Parts: sequence; structure tokens; C-alpha cells
Amino acid sequence: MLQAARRPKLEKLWDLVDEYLHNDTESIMRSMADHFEYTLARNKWNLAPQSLFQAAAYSLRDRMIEWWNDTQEYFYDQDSKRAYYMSIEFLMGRTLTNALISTGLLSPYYEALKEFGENLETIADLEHDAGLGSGGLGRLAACFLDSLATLNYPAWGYGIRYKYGQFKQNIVRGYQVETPDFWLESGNPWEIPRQDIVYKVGMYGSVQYVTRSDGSLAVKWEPGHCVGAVAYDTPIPGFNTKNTLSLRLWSSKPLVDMNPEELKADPWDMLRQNQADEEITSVLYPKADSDSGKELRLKQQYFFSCATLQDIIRRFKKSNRPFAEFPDKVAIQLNDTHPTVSVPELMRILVDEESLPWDQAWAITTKTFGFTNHTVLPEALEKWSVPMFAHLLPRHMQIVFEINHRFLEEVKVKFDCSPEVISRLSIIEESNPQQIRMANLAIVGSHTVNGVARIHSEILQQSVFADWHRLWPGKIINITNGVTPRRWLYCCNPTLSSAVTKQLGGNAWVTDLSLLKDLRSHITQEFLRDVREANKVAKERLRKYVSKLTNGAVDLDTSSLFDTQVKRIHEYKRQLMNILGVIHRYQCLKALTPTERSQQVKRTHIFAGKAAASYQQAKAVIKLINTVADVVNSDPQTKDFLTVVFLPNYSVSLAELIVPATDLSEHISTAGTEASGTSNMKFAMNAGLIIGTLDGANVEIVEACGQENHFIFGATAPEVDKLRAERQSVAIDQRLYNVLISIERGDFGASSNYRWLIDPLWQGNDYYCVAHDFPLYLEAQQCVDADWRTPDVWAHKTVLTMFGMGTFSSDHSIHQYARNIWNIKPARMPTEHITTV
Ligand code: NBG
Repeated sequence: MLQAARRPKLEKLWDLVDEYLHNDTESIMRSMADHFEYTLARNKWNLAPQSLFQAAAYSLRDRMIEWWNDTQEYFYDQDSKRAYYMSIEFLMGRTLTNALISTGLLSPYYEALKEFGENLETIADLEHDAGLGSGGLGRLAACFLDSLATLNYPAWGYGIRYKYGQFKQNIVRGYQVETPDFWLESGNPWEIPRQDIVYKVGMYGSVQYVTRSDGSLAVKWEPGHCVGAVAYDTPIPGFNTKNTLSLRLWSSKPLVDMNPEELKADPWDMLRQNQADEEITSVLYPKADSDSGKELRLKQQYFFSCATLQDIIRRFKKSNRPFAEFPDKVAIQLNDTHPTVSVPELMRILVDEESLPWDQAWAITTKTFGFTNHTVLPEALEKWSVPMFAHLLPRHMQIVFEINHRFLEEVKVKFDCSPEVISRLSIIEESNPQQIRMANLAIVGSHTVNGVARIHSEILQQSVFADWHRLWPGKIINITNGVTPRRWLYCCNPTLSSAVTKQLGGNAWVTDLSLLKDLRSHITQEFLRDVREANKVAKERLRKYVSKLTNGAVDLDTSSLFDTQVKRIHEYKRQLMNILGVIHRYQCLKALTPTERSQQVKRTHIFAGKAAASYQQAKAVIKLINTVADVVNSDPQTKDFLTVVFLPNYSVSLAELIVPATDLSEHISTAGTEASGTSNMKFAMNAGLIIGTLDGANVEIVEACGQENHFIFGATAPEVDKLRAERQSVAIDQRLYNVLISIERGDFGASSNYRWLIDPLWQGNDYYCVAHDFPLYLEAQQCVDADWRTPDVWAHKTVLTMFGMGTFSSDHSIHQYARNIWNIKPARMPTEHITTV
């Protein structure tokens, strides 16, 4: 608790505060009862399970706050350099079980809830997922926070507190229907609103030139409008350490006093303006199909960048250091291009507000930022139109032009670049209207750029960012993604975790996953049995979930092979190829005699994932999967051998259920398109096998676990390039032909539903190489069936896979970021208060 030396006043108060809360069952029950009565204002007559969840969460939050305050003070005392992870998405999922396990308080809470007549699992299920992200990028940010805390690095996460997270997906007659996800409906007990931490964020207005006291000329931005950014903090506990970090999310609010001229306006206009201010942080990825939608997205990016930088600078200034030392104390990571407007914002603060000369400000800026690229898809490389940017952020526009001008001058002098190269390197694209290329700005403004898997970083170096790689060799590096083994093995698969702990004689592997490799050389029969048992338990859990979801209509056969593809629905991920393969299997089954059929491998094909609301092709895939499921599951000839399910509303907590129950997971993107993928790591860590292409992190996973243990197929990235360059039209394989004809015929409802999917294949307009890879995919699936028929072979492969996953922990990735990009060191607080799990 706060050190005596820094307790200026209220000695009495500190004496009282200095007592830590107790962690025995009875004290926890007492804390919960207090919250029940005083925080939730409930009485014993209305003890709803939801309030029990909240009381548990509040009481646990109290305990985390103690360690969290200590941690912040410890970092301050250590004068540690801190890393700041800026991300527009944090896909946190649920918190309760994870936080209990990290803090070592699982058993007293389990007992406490039992005393109250409830089961911890049931209570944990009541928590609403925090779905402030759409996929891998946001979930990676959440895994990284867990690792940063666990490894005791001084770090903060910064993002946006959206009122509505990623939409809720409903399936109506097979179609995806989106409804808003009001995740805060029952409140969010984990967050602490900091109404006292509010920053002013300016927008619009004009740029003035003013004379400083020394006679020099300064530029001053006079914003036309200001909004407030309020901090909401969530404690992030580390596993088996007291260190507890902060995720600070910003929420927008009106700042009437800051906009005095608006005070005179009509009160109704003012109200509308206030609502518009609040809307800045309403929803994740507002629709960008109109100019106002685009402006709102840019506003969100600037809003959170501006508030975050003010916060970081305020903290830095407490140490009374000169700005030259800023990069010695601050490392900021730009998670993809969304926070890139931070580069001109830091320049504006340093030059306009702190009066630093441009060159010094630029040196500070570029030593501070690192930039991670998460995709090679051209549509995801963000651009903003210059007129829109200049209207919203006039001063930043000037700064971006100046950065670009100086950069291009330097390039021309130092390097002999052709005009084409110069125009590709330019931050400004000379289109009509001109566009700002945010990736170029991020590269110029950062000292290091990284890709997220080896093949992805190579593609960045050799193609997407090839000019930059020639310009600054060594600047683009690779740090392969990872996932946290706490959530993705220890918590979500307790049976398998216990088996590993038993094998290794302790749970040190939870924070050092590389220990798994020691088990590779002596696989025991007992362990193989344990792995099978864990898989059975997980499958049974999923069976119950699906049965409840479908009101008993779908009862999964847990002895069947569970083949899973769960991720965002996108053409490049090729869920289409998967479902076409399922139709082929269905056709094969139909053609067999009952005796032959009974000898086939029984399979359950599981799909889940959301399609972006305006993405027609992806939505058509969802409709096709659901219709195939209806047909296949109700066909008396096949239903005992083949089941297809689409689980609606894919989320972190649904993944926690699906991952441990999966035998085979599909990562079948067209080679060269998936930057990394992280669910591949989750499945493999849970002893699942992979059917996949040599894309993203699959390449490294199969290298680590043995390619012979997985089912790798399809064109490689260079082959895909060649296919595309030569515009080779691939002949349609007979099996694919039969499948397409069946869809055309209306076997799965009106074929007009699937025009988006089928016509390009008939026309040979097959950018994602589905027709090329389809026969190879079917062959790989045949190999899967063959291995599944010999359970011993299968079991060995699963175990070898799991034991090969040591380097795919996010801990491993975070150590590399800390060493190779941020230059930060762990700062672990003394551990006397840890209760072990
Ligand atoms: C995604 C990639 C994935 C990758 C995650 C995390 C975006 C923009 N990119 O392949 O598609 O695993 O980022 O790096 O969401």
C-alpha cells in the first residue's frame, strides 16, 4: 500500500486503508454480502443469480484493486520504462474465472458460492462477454495484456469503451441477422469509471500563427469543437504474481463549458450536439459507407489517440525529465493502422505545445512508436481522404504534409529511387481526392515494423512493403503471434490441464509453456488415456450446449470426429471450400449401400463466425452452411453419419467451449492471405489436429509439431501468385462439378441465394483458388479419415502436437516485443501475498 513517505495528509485514512482484504472463504462471503446489500442495494428476498455474479465480481475487483494500486506505485518507484499498447479492439470475453485463476482465489470463491447455494460455473456463465473486437486482432490484444501482466512488464492497454461491441448474430431462416450487442445491459462490475480523468479532445477549427514571447512564430490550432474523453479502467491481473495492469478505455462525453459559443445556441441544438459527442464511442467500426460514417471512424481514431497521448505525457511529466528522454521511458505500439494519427498528434504536441524544434520532435516520435501490421489484404490498408482529414484535423493535415515532404526529400537525396518508387512510398496518394496512406505514415513514424507470423513478415518484406524493406533493411521484423495458455488451456480445458500438471509434476508450464517439449520424448499410455478422456469431457459439454441451443433438435454424437471451422466469415478463409467438401461427403454417403455407409467415419462439422454486415458473399456462405445443415441433419439415410451445425453468435466464450472439444480444426485460407491466425494455436494447444494450407502461423505450427502429424494441402503462396499472374483457368474437378450442379439444382434451396458464390467458380473467376485447391482438400480429408480409423495413430499425433506448442504462447511473443521493440524490463513486485492455485 501507499508508502509512508508519500502520504501527505489524512494519516488516519491511510492507516485504515493499509489493511489488505482477507482471502479466506468467510471473508470473501462477507465481502460479497456487503456488495450485495450496499453496492447492489438488494435484500435477501431478491437474491438473483445475476446479483451473485455481480457481488462476486465486485468483491474480486476490490482485491485486484489493492494489488493494482501497489503495482502502479511500484512501477512509479522503479521509474520503469513502460510500454503502451494502443488498439482499437480489445476482445476480452469474460473475466470472472480467468481473474480467479490468475489471483489464486478460485477455491475460496468456489466455496463461497457453494455456501450461497450456487455453482461457480453457473454463475460464471451469467457474465456477458466483453466483445469489443471483431476477431484475431482484438483477441491478440487481450492475450498480450494477460502475458504482460503475468510476465510483470510495466505496460498499459489503451482503447475505446464502446457502448455496443461487435453486433449480436442471430440466424433467421438460415440468414445472418444483426442486432446491437448492448454488453453493458447489466452493468460492468470490472471497470472503474474515472470521472476525474477527463481530457479535452479538439476537432475541426482553424490554424493560427502566433508570436511567442521570444519573437519566434508558433502555430496554434484553434479547434472548432471539443469533446471530453473519460477514462474507464479495468484491472488486468497476472497469473501467479501480484502485478496487476490497467486497460484504460476512453468514453466520449460532451464538454459544454469548453465550447462557450455553443452555449448561446438553441438548447435543442445543443442537446443534439451532445448526443453526437456521446456517439463517438457508441459502436465498434461504425458503418463507413457514407462520408459521415467515414468521418466518425476517423474521429474515433483521433479521439482515443489524443486522449491516450495526453495521459502518457501527463505520466511522463511527473518525473520532471526533459522530453529528449521520452523514448527512454515510453514505448508505444500501434496495433495496426487505427491509432496511426498518434504520430502527427505527438508531433503537434511536441512542436506546437512544447515548442520543440521539428527535428528533435521527429527524433523523439520515431524512437517512441512501433507498428504492427496484421493483414496484407489491400482493402484493410487504411486510407483517409485528404479533404475530410483536413476538415476534421487541419493542423494534423499540415503536419502530415510536412512529414511527407521531409521524408521524400531525404529519400531523394540518400537513395536513388525512381519516380514510381517515390510515388509508392509517398504518404499521400495522388488520387482524386488525394488520400493519406495510414500504413505509410505508420512506417515512417515508427522505429520498427513487425508482421505477425514468419510467412506474413516475409510477404511484407518482399511484396507489400518491399520498397520500404529496400529503403530501410532491418526495420521490418517478425514476431509470431501467440495465445495465452491461461485462458486457452488452463481455464478452458481443466481436465487436459490436470493431466499435463500430473505429467510434469506441477503447473509451472502455465507460465512456461516451453516445458511441454520435455514431454515429447516419453509419451505414456496413461497420458494418452488422459487426453482422450479430456476430449470426451469437452465434447460432452459442447453436446449439452448444442442440445440446449436447439431445444433438443440437434444431439451431437460425441463418438464422431468433430471437425471445426470457427472464425470470421471471409472469402479468403474459404469456409465455402469447407461446406462444398461437406456436400461432397453427403453425396458420397448417399451413393453407398447401408452396409457401406455404416463403415464410414462418423463426422460432425461445426461452423461459427460472423460476416461483416455488408459483406454479401460471406452472408451467402452462412446461408449455404445453414441450409446444408437442415438438409443433411434431417436425411434419414445420412443423419447418423454426418451432422452439420452452425453455432450462432461466435464469441470468446463460445470458442472456449468449442476449442477443447475439437478433433480437427480447419485453417484453409488461400496461401498468402491469412497473416497469422491464432485459433490454429488454440486448437493445437488443446491437442487438436489441423487441416490447413501453408499459410500464416500454420507454417510454423506444423514445423514445430511435425508436418506428418497434420493434414497440409493446397497451393503454396508462390504457387498462388503464379496462378493469379498467369490467370490460369483451372478445370473444374468432377467432384466439384457434382457439388455445384447439386446447388444449381436447388438441393439446398433457391440457387439464386448462392449466385455470389457459385458464378465466379463457373466463370473461372476464382481469386481465392477454391477450384484449384478443392481436390487436394478432399484428399487431405481422406487422410484425416484414415488416421481417425486408427485411434492410436490419432492419439499420438494429438499429443505430439500439443507438446510442440511451447513457443506459441503469447508469453513468448511478448518477451520478443519487450526485447526487440520496446526495450522494457520486467518489474515484479514482492510476492508475499500470493495464494497458490
Ligand atoms: C488479423 C489477421 C489474422 C491475425 C490477427 C492477429 C486483422 C486486421 N488481422 O491472421 O487476419 O492472426 O490479425 O494478428 O484483423
